[in-house]
Amino acid sequence: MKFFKRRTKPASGADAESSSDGVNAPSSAQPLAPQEDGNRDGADRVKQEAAQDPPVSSQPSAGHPDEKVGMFERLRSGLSRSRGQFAEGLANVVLGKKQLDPALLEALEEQLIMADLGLDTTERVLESLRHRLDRKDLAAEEPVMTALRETLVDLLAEHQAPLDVRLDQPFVILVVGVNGAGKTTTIGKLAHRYKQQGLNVMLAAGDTFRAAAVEQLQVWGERHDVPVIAQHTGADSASVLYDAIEAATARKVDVLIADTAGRLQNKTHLMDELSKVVRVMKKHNDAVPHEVLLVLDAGTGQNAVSQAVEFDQAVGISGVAVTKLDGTARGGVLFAIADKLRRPIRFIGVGEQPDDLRDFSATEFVDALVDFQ
Ligand SMILES: Nc1nc2c(ncn2[C@@H]2O[C@H](COP(=O)(O)OP(=O)(O)OP(=O)(O)O)[C@@H](O)[C@H]2O)c(=O)[nH]1
Ligand SMILES: [Mg+2]
Repeated sequence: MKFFKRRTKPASGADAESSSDGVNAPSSAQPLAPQEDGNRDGADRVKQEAAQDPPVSSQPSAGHPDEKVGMFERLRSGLSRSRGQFAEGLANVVLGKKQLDPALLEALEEQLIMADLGLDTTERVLESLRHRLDRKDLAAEEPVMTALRETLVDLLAEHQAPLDVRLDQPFVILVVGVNGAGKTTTIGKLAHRYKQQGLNVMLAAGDTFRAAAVEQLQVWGERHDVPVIAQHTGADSASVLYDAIEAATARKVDVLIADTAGRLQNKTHLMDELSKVVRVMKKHNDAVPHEVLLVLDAGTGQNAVSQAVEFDQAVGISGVAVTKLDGTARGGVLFAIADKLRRPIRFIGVGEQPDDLRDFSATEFVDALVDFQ
């Protein structure tokens, strides 16, 4: 049996920007035209993004027999850094072992913690693994590695639930998270996905705080031919989103995706502001937002877990997108997020191209990460 033999070249975009610019003070009201001066960073980013207009998907068309293999290979390649940390470390201690002796348990514990599962989730995995192996009779003895794979898949499978945007119209997705987590990029990718599915999509520029955030969303809107409801930087985010829901309802939009300003989870006043945004949206209609999608950057490791907990307390998270799994060796944090937050993981981001947002699948993720064959 072979484990961990194949290697792929490192994923592109490995040194993805992880902007840590805090929430800037709002500038005074300005027209929506791209700004010529001030806020160079943001404006440059918009230009850079426009210049890097990603090509249309090069994947085989839907239904092609090679499609599944091709998509899986892309996922594997996106996760190559995390796999380096996770699989190779595990292989060294577990490969070929058929019994969980105390020395193996200790080595395994160390590897799982190093792979960013965190202490609690590591303990949970080891506990389930012990149970699983105890249940096996000796004749059906299976290698520890196979049992570990099943344990990891089980842990994630509980939290695999794709987002069904056809449940209501307009289906409203509110996207939240800390600064630079990948919210706006994820929105762009979602716009692309739903457009491709033939849905009528609209975006709402609820990040009225960071300079150039509105323009960044507009670039995505133009790229995918999707209307963007926006006001000027410094406008009230809640009222932009309220207006957007009205517009989406009037225009019979299928999916409305709302951006929000990045905010640190420990800044109480910013979290309160987010709660207010949700309250105002609900004044339109109690069903909205149908989804509060928390975007977490996998590269932030265990901090992503505390972000998840705080955002959940403030606005009630209904789903998670874990981004930048291609640029980090800390992909194991996804297990901790799933285990601690106990909310569906909807999507994973494995690159900056529109097609690099995937529905989360527990089996695919574990297989791509750990390379069990
Ligand atoms: N490699 C990689 N980069 C990503 C991914 N998702 C987002 N990015 C990059 O991360 C950076 C920040 O993304 P944004 O979408 O602007 O993040 P944000 O959360 O909207 O940021 P703020 O609005 O400033 O809070 C950009 O350079 C994106 O291209 C991903 O899955 N993989
Ligand atoms: Mg943004």
